[in-house]
Amino acid sequence: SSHPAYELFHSNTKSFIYGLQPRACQGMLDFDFICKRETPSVSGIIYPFGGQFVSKMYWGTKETLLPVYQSVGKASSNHPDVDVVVNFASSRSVYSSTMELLEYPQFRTIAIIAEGVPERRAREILYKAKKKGVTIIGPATVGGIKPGCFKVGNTGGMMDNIVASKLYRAGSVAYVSKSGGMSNELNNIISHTTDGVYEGIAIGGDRYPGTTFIDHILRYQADPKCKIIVLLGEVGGVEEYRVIKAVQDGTITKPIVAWAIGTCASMFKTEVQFGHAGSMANSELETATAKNSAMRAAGIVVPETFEDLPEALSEVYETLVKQGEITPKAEVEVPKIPVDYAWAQQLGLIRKPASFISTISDDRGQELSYAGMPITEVFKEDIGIGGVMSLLWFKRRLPSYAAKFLEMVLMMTADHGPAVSGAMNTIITTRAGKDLISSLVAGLLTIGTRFGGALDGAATEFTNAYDSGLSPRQFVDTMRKQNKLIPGIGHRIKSRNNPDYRVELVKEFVKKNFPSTKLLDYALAVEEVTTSKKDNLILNVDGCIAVSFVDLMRSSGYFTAEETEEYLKNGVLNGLFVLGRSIGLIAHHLDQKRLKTSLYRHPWDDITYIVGQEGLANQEQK
Ligand code: Q5B
Repeated sequence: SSHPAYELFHSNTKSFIYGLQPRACQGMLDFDFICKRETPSVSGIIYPFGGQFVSKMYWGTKETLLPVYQSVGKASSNHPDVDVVVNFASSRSVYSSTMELLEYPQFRTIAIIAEGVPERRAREILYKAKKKGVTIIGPATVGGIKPGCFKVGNTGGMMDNIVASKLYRAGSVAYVSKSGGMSNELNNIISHTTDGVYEGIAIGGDRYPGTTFIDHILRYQADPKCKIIVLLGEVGGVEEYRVIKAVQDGTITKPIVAWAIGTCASMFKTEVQFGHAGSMANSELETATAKNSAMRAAGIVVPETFEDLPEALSEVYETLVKQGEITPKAEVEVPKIPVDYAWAQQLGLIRKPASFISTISDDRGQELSYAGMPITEVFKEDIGIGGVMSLLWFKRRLPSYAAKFLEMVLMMTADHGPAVSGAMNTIITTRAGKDLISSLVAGLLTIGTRFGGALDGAATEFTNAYDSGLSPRQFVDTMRKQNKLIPGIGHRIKSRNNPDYRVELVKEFVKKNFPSTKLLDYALAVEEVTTSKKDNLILNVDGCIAVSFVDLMRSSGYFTAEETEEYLKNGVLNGLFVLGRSIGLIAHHLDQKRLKTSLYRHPWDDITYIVGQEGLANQEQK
């Protein structure tokens, strides 16, 4: 690379993100955008488990596609200019993935975000990285940030934090800390007391971080654009002493402002393990107080308390400005990045008319609810499938006799043997090798005015006739004059002498439970007229259910007249047959599957072929 070794990131740095981390990725692209980078810093995503080939991201306000690679090899050969990898692999797979990444000489810096990497594994990674000359940031870190150049993953927090700390343009102060949380605090302090952050790295709180304070401070010393170094150490470990030594032997000459966190540890009687794995003093030397004194003695600027750090930093900065070491630059205009829709909505900044309205069920809360009734209540009260239908179809708890009636309808329409239109279609479709849904749908599609779908028509015709005061005979005559069959009357097989027991069961239940049976009585009177003409013109199962349902809606007191009319118009009654018969159609599909029946072909002798004759007749007419 043409870039000096002290420069891990520059304004053209290209990286891969290892793992599916769309939010972190978007955060990096947004950072690039407000830094006015010409191109995104992320060239692609490596995700070995995915079948996805692109990931949709925003570049400013526009959408852009990032390639997703299943292998490091493919990613690497497609993007030879990538030299940074941000590794989000889980603690389980971070070792193997990092070891694999280290096999590719093009990667110079690897940031490992995973928490909980076993120390032995971390040391093996470090050993190999050192041998290959690769810089490891982490594990267990947010990473780092270099204003104007590059942001590792989620470093810097939300976009408003980044803007508030002016991280979109470079300043003169570079820092190194352990924790990502504290680096946010440093971003804030540095942006308020100086011309801003030049670079910031959080090395992570583990006992064996890939790079330590001194590694980064040596880079900052070598980088002419860095003028002040901030070191935020902490109790535990001896890494601060390596910095002290470098100051004492003249390797580091730039001003350092430092503080070791954890001075309160001495107030505890026993040794305290702070948040980080490495933050525990194993000897007096490792205490924060001892480190602060030693750093101060070596000439590093160490304030009295952490609260005094901003002032100390400000003094060092002002001195360098006076000496002409730092020339404050004019502020650039703060670039705008659009707020994400979901975030803006959460903040209550925007509102949008919804495209859909739904009033029957809600799955957003902790618990699914049907018409406001939580699913646990549905079971506690044992409302049954009839109760669930009441809630979902009618948005109300109907009385138990009504729920029972709904269940009865489903049970009795569930099946009527293999010979009926619906079952035949399902069977033939299944035997043609089709799946359950196709076979079910093939059967359902036969339901209509002739087969099983006469309920809506029956309800409408009987109700209109009854309401307009037609006698049963007048009704039958009117329908005949109009050349219309009465829906709900007639059956291919069932007749007066061969009664349909289903109809008998419905009649019995309705008579016993419903407050009124006016329409059912009317339909039975119509049946008297039609059966006197022909024995099979009975009130059939469709018709009986339909008129009974109108009785229920009209007399139960649970529906207004308008609602009743509306429901009938919208086809709720055919819905009953469709739902019930689906049970049987699925059964026929499963039956045929179980029997392993083969493709069906209808025999020729069952089809009357009159081919050509009609054509001939037409010819003769001419
Ligand atoms: N005639 C059901 O007809 C059927 C008349 C009528 C006045 C009528 C027929 C019909 C209305 C639709 C209906 C639901 C096609 C039926 C169901 C589910 C099922 C099925 C299963 C299951 C039967 C003979 C003579 C003719 C006609 C006259 C017939 N129907 N007059 N109103 N409704 N009904 N569908 O036996 O003078 O001789 O010309 O369309 O309610 O689907 O099990 O199979 O659970 O799966 O073929 O129960 O009634 O009689 O058409 O030869 O007519 O009676 O005008 O008079 P058929 P056709 P004419 S339940």
